[in-house]
Amino acid sequence: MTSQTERSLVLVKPDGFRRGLTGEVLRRIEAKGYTLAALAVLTPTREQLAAHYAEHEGKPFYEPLVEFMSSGPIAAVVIEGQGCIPGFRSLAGATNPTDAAPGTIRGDLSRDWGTAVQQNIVHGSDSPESATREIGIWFPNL
Ligand code: IDP
Ligand code: MG
Repeated sequence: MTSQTERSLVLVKPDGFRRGLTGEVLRRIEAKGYTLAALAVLTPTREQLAAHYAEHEGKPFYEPLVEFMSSGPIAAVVIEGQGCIPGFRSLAGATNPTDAAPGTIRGDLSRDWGTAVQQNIVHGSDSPESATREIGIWFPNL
């Protein structure tokens, strides 16, 4: 990896995968101009989720979040391109899909389903440090 290439960890969460939206998410990533560096379909273990969501441990939504994230297969994706960490966060939109702007993944494709956790289709790394840490959890051999 050169200093010009930035990588981010994207997850298509179980709601997005179940609804057949993986292709739509990948389409938006590629249409934006980012490239795919790694792609896997897997059902997350609690150990992977505890590592991935360590910053949220103890919050009211933590247990429902881990339960939801382990409820079925996800697509784990490493994307690449200058600025792709903030760039994908822009594509994803606000955390709460009710608030997420139209044109974003969450704004266009999700809503409040009345569940304890926001089922908001995607995860995207929020900083270079998070991206490095998260890529290591989902792609230890990358
Ligand atoms: P992000 O995914 O936009 O970075 P985070 O604050 O890192 O949002 O939260 C991680 C995930 O936990 C969210 O994507 C969402 O699924 C869930 N979540 C966050 N805050 C809440 C909340 O207040 N209620 C329910 N679920 C939440
Ligand atoms: Mg986050």
